[in-house]
Amino acid sequence: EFEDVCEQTGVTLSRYCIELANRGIIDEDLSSIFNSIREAAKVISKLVNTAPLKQAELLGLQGEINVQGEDQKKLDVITNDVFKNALRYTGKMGTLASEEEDEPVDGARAGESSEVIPVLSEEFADTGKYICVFDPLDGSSNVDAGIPVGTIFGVFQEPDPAECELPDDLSKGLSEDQQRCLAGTLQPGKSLVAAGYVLYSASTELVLTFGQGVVGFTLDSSIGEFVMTRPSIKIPARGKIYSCNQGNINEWDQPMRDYIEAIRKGEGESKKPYSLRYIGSMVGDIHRTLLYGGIFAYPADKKNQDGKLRLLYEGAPMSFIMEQAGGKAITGHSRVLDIPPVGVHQRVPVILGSAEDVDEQGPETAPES
Ligand code: AHM
Ligand code: MG
Repeated sequence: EFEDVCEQTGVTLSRYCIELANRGIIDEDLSSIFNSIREAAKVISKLVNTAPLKQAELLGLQGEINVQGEDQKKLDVITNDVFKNALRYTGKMGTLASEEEDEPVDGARAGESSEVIPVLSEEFADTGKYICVFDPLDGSSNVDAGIPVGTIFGVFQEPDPAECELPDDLSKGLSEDQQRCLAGTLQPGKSLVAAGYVLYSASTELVLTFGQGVVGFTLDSSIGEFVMTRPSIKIPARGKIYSCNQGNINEWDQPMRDYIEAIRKGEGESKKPYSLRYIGSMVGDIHRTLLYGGIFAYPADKKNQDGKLRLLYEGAPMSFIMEQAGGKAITGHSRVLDIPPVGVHQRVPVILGSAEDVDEQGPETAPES
């Protein structure tokens, strides 16, 4: 049955997940979470694609400031709801944490309010054993100009409540359920069981890992399916492109400045001059780095000691993907995946990409076995 379909379509993401579930690599719950992510990605792709046609309705300021203190665009709000609701209907989510929400929300009731809801509904009680962290529309400041944007997500398993206690300063003022949601969410990247991103660009690309390598799919809009286009993504060991906001160079520490100056001039280890490519949309910049090799960095700077990007739903999922593709991901001092988060919206400096390039930039950071 599958073979007949695949002859016409190629291997779809649905079939891929069914096969992984059949082989016991993922369980049914994770498979159904990916069904929802897939459907949400299709809807968000359509929304991003048609946004200029609906300018008055979708683009521009919604008049709300999000939890990060930025103006929240309408599309941010809509895509957050799309992603959150798609996951909620699986009934498999314990907790959801998003760039657009100030606190992690109970997965069973997440669609009903942006507040943490203290009571689990009977219908969904005890079914959720996964936690999803996500940025529904990263780089959304690019959207008005039709420049690529993306969705980033990571999935953790819900920990045994007995094993995760919040420190007093974090649990202050939170109800028991809020504490449970937060404690479950604050896991280091090395505990991720799955991560991925969706790039909305000339084509819509979905790249994911279940911790067994990295696989890429492309949306075939004629059949409404993501079709496998890259069965095993491996980042080249060294590249010749660097990607960072070089406008901040005077704010970086000296080793970072020296490194970028050296590779730019062809005075780095490879003795070849590197090209600069920077979209300013993390998903696009990471996707290119993954496929062509090289280095992507949003380092710490004088103003932002922890860089700009968020650990839980940007740094950690992308670092997991990078390592799974044979690359590396560091903060400049340590491995990104080892950092235990102390806040949902915590920032982290990131330097990630080809193993030799990352090693040249920073200290050797072998993944813990
Ligand atoms: P956002 O989550 O507010 O969209 O910001 C994240 C984006 C990333 O996609 C990108 O890597 C970075 O911000 C670019 O920042 P800058 O404009 O400072 O170079
Ligand atoms: Mg973001």
